Amino acid sequence: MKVIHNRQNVKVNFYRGWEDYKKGFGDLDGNFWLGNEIIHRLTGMGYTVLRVELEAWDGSTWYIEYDTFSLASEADKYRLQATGSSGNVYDALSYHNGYQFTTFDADNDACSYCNCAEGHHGAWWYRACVDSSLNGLYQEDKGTDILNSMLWYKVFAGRFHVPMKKARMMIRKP
Ligand SMILES: [Ca+2]
Repeated sequence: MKVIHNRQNVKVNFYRGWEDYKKGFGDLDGNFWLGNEIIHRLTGMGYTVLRVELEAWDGSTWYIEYDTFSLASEADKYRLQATGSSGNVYDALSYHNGYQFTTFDADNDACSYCNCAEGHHGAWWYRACVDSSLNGLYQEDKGTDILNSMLWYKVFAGRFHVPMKKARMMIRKP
């Protein structure tokens, strides 16, 4: 099992550009993105099961696993494959399945009039734009300006975009 993403507090800035997301950044003992290039290579080496763990600000926790996870090469802008989900939370990656990675300085999303990384203050396989955005702004679940948060869709009934307190993404071989 290799952790590719972890967030637990506000200490590391995740609003970064293409090269940082390519190479990875942060603190391996705390908040980090391992790096799109190494994630791409690991999926090519057979680490094709993704597990996402989430914790909301009220302490609720969830998980979801994908049994066919991969990232394409940089030439294909680290396009996401994530299918075959099972878990106890809404599948908020399915909307992003098949889309390329977008950062504020590399707009590969499906929004013709915007860059979703700017609008959601993150970097993700944005479409137009989100069901999930785990590299968004780290902030508490209060107020109305939460669309730019580290969020996951529909974790609570009747709510769409919900800021997370903690999130972790891990990959392993089947
Ligand atoms: Ca765009």
